[in-house]
Amino acid sequence: MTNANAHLHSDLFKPVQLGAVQLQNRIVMAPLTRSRAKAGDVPTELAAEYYAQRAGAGLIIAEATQISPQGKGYAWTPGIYNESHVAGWKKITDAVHAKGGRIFLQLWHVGRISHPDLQPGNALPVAPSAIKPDGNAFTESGFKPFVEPRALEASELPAIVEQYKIAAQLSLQAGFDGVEIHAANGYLLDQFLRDKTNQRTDNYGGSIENRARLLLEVVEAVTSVIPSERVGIRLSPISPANDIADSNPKALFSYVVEQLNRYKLVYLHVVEGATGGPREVDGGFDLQVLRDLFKGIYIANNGYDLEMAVKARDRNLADLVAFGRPWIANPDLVERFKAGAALAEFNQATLYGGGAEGYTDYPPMQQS
Ligand code: 8OZ
Repeated sequence: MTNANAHLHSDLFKPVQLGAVQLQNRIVMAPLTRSRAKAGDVPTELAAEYYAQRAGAGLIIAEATQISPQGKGYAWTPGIYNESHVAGWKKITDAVHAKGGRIFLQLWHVGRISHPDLQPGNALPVAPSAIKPDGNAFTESGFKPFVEPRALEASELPAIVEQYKIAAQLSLQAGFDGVEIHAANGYLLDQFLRDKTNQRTDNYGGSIENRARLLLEVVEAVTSVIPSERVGIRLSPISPANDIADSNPKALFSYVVEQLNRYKLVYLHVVEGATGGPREVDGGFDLQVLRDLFKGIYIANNGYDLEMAVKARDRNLADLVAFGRPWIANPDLVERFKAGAALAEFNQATLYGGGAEGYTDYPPMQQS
């Protein structure tokens, strides 16, 4: 065996069990927002082609998908809250399964990372506290500055928890192998967790226990209606994405992970570092602490290449490794890794919105 093929020894390319399902390999397609849904937040047939092209992943985690109209924060993102969403997603899960792939859906509520243009009745986006994020929202008419959100009443939270529960049930009806609760990247659940965005004085703010309450209620609700071996979660403990921060992330996320163990979730998916940015972050901590605490499968993500992924397996630092951006222009990413082939670069201009261009037209390697 030549050194160039040394990576083929890695069990990255071997099947592994993930709760109820067997994966063909340990390489995951991370959730990627592509903003190509139709009116009514319905995913398209083009999305079925796009995901089927990527079915060589051990697991696809489909793009962040809003659990309610209020949970939407970007133009043209898909939903999972009614029958047309179930019908739309069913075509996608069928297409992926037909090619031997496995697919989870990422359940999303953006909280304050939205804009009245994207909200029902042009209402204000909601959040734990009325604190405006820095930055801009991606609306159908371009980028617009974020606004100061409306702080949720505690009495509104049970309905949001219920929406996660319904979305989980609808996801299984749509043929997904499971769901990932999106508690990362500065969206609603993360806004409750971290003290820069949560300044509430009720049972949902203040102490770590209180800030983790909404997330744990969501986990409890989701695992009460679908098997916990079909439920994963994503956290980004040290990421500043979407203008978020915490005064003691190690204590906060250690508590969260310890509590999550009560629900026997199938995996913990961690964005290691700044989302889409550096892996090392000021004020960060060693995220292996969380892996050690969690009694389930650990999916590592953020800035991995093949060499890092092989090392992560050799040193047992992760069970599965999720790649995001490399999947965009490399639909056959696993085959390219095996072959040691060069990776194609994606076109930034066709990342969000539009149709087939820059979405389903990236060729597999033999045609490149
Ligand atoms: C990039 C663009 C739009 C959404 C996330 C769902 O950060 C996202 C997202 C990323 O988790």
